[in-house]
Amino acid sequence: MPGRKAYPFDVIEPKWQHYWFDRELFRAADPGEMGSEKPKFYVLDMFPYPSGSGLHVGHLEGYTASDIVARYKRMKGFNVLHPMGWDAFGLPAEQHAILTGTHPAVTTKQNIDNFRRQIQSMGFSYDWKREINTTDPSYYKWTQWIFKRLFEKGLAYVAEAPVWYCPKLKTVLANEEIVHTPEGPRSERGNHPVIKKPFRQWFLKITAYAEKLLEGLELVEWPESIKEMQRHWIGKSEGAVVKFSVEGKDIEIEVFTTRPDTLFGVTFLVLAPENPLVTKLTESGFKELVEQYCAATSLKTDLERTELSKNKTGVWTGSYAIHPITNEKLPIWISDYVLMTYGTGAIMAVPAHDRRDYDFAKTFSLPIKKVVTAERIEEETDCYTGEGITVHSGFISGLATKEAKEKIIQWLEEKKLGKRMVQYKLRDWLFSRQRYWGEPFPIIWKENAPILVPDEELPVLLPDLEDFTPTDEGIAPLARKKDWVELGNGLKREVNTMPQWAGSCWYYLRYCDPSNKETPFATEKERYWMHPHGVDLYIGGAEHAVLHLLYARFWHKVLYDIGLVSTPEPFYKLVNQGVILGEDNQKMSKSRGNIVNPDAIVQEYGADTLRLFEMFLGPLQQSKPWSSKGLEGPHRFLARVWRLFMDEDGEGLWMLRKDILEEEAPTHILRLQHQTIAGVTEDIENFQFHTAIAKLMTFVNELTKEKKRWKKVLEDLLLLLSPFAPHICEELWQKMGHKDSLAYEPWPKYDPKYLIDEEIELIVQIDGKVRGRIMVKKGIEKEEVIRKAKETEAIGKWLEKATISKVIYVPDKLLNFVLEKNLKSQ
Ligand code: ANZ
Repeated sequence: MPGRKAYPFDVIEPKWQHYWFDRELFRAADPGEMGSEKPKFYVLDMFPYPSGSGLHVGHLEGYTASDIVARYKRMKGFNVLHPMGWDAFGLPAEQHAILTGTHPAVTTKQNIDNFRRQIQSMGFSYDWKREINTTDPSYYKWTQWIFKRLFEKGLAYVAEAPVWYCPKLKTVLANEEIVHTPEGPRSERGNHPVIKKPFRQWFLKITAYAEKLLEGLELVEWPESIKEMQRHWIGKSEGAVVKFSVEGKDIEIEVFTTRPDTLFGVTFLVLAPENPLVTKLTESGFKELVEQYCAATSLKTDLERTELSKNKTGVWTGSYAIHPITNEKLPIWISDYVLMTYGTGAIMAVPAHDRRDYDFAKTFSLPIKKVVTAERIEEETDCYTGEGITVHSGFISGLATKEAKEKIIQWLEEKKLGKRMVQYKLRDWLFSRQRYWGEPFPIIWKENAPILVPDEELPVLLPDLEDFTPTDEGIAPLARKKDWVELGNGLKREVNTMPQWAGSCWYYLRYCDPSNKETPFATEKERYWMHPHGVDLYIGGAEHAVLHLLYARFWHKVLYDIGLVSTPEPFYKLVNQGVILGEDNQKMSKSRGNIVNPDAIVQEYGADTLRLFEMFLGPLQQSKPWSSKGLEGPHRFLARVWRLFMDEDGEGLWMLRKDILEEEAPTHILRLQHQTIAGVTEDIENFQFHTAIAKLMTFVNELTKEKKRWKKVLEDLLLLLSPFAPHICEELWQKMGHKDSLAYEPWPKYDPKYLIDEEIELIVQIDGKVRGRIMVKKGIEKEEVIRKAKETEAIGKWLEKATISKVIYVPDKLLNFVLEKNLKSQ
C-alpha cells in the first residue's frame, strides 16, 4: 500500500500520550500519599529557556536519557519525581519585544505552549502537575523572598564598581557572561563588544562561600572535568602577604605571594597601575611617564594584561622598597601585568622563578637572583618555576619548598612582617540588570538606604510597559514607569531586575512543592524528595558547568545555613549529555542552516524512533554528529518488534498473532532472554543506552528467526524496551491482554544460571582424521578455537613440526587443519 507506515505509530503515540496524561500516570506521590512508602528517586532535567525556535535535538537527547531512567526506576519500584518547567525570563524575549512591540509575556506564553506541545509529543513521563514557570508571579514571589533572606544575611549589597557593560545590549553583565576572544572581550549572548564602566550595582557575596563551594565538590558524583572547572573558577591560592617598607617614606606595601619561600630572590616590586599607592610612591621626576602609563592601561582588559606571551611594559616610580630580611634596596615599578583586582594589587618580583617577572626583568635589565634548585638537574632553566631545594636564602637554605614556605611564614608572623593568606579568583556575583524582563527586586530606596519590601507584600509584580528599551546611559526601562517607581515620601522602587540565573537557582526545590502559597516549599516535602544527598540524578549540558551550577550551589548552601534545606549540596549525581553536531559536523545553529526540526521527524517516523535514534547516536556523554539517514535503522527495528507480535489480516488490518505460546521457551532462547535482561539492566545503570539498544536489537533479530513465539519472552522484551520506546510497548502490552499500563510493572529479573556460557564439544581433525576433542564456549570465534586447539597436547604434537596450509572451521562443530605435505615428510 503506497505511503503505508511500517507500523501505525501515528495512531498509537497520541493514544498513549493521552492515556498517560489523563490518568496522571506519572504523578509523583508526596509524603503521606499512597506510593510514598516506596524509596524515592528524583531525576531532574535542566529546564529549557523557551526560545522562539522551539525545541532542538540537543534538548531531546538529555530529556530522553532522563526519561529512560525515570521509567526504569518506576519499574524498579521507586516513587519517581520527574518534573519539567520553563526558565522563561531573559534577553531574547525582551529583544523580540523591543523589535516588534509584542509584550515579552505574550511571546513567552506562545513559546512555552510550543515547547510543551513538542515535549509532550515525545512521550516523556513528566509529572505535569508540577510544571513551573519562572516568570509566573506565584513563582518569582519566592525568588524575591529568597533574595530577602540573602540580604538579611548580609549577602546582598550595593556597590559602585567597574563592571562589564555591553553598549549594544545596554546592560551590565557578570564576569561569567563574558567571553574573551582574540578581538577582545565580548558578551556571551549575542557576541557584542563589552567595556568596563563604573556603575552602582547589586552584588551577591558568593565569595563568602568560596571555601564551602570547594569543599562541597567532594560530596557529589560529578564528572571530574566539571568539578575541575568549578575549582578553577573559584581559584584558591594559598600563600602569604608580606610587608615591605619604603625608603624615605612612611608607606608600607603589602604583596600577595604563593611562593614566600622565594623571598630571598626578590629583586624589585611591581604595583598595579590602579593601586592607590602609586601617586604617593611616584617621585617628582617620574610623574608624567607614570600618568601616561596608567592612562594607557585603563583601556586594556585583564586578559590582555595577563597574557603570558606578551611583551612586558612598565615604568619605574623612582622609589625603593626595603627587603624585610636583607635590607637591600628594591626598585618599585608599575606594570599592567599586575592586576588591582587580585591579591593586594602589588607583587614581589622573583625573576629567577616566575615567568612574568623574568620577562619583565629581561626587558628592563633588572637583576635576577636564583634561590631554588630543581631536584633533577636537567630540569634547571634560567627561570625555574617548579618546586625544589631552597638556596642562597639564609635560614631557609637547604629546605624543600614546602618546609621553606612554612618556616618563612612563621618567621614573618613572629616579626609581624606578614602572615599566611588564602586568595580566591572568585568575585562577588553581579546581580542586577538594566532590563525589563526579569524579577523586580523586593527593594525600596529611602534616599541611599535600601529597605526590604515586607513578605506580605510579595510578589513585587513586574508592571506593564509600552517601551522596553533601556536608555543610552544604561538606566533600566522600569525607571520610565514613574507611577510604579515613586511611592511618595521620597520612597522609590529599585528599577533594576535580577539576572536570568536567579530563577534557576532554586527551581528544583519548588518542584518538590510547586503550588505552595505559604512558603517556597514545605519542609516535609523538601526532606522527603531531597533526602539524603539532594537531587538523585541531574542531566543537562556541560555549558552550565560554571554559571548555573555554581550559582545554584551557592543559593542552596545559604538556604542550608539558614535551615531551609536539609542537604549541603543540591545535585548529587550529574551527567552531561554530549553536544549533538549538525550533519556537517558543525555546531547546530540557525545561521549555518543545519538545525534539525524534531517535529518533522516525529511526524515521519514517530517519537519512539526519534527517542531510540537519539540514544543510538553513541555514548550519551560524547559529542556526536546527527545523521538523518540513521533514523531508518531504529525505525525498521521497531517495525520488526511490531511484527513479532502482530500479523496483517486479509484486509490489511493488524491483529495479534495467534501462534504465541504459553509454554516455556527452549534453553537457547531463555539464555538469550536472561542475558539481555542482565545486559540492558547494567547498561541503563551505567548510562550506556546505545549498547542497551544494541542488545535489544540482537534479541529481536534472534527472536525473528524463530518459527515459534513464546509469551513470557515477548513480554519481557516489551518491559525491557519500554523505557526507550514506551508507546509501541504499551500498545503491544495491551494487545497481549493486559488492562493496565506497563509503566509500573516490575522490571524483569534474570536467572544467573543462564548467564554462564554454554560449553560444547568440538571435534578437531588433522587432514580429515579425528585427532582429538576440545570443550569450548558456544559461538566461539575461529581464531580462539585455533589457539585453544594448538594448546591441547593431543593436537599440538601433530602441528609442532608441520606447516598449516589451511584451516576449516564449521562453527560449534568441527575444526580441521590441513597440512603442507612436503614439509611434513622432512
Ligand atoms: C612571588 C612569586 C615567586 C610568585 C615565584 C610566583 C612564583 P596564583 O597562583 O594565580 O594565585 N601575583 C600576586 N598578586 C598578583 C596580581 N594582583 N596580579 C598579578 N600577579 C599577581 O598567583 C599568585 C602569584 O601571582 C603570586 O606569587 C604573585 O607572584 C603573583 F617564584 O609572588 B608570586
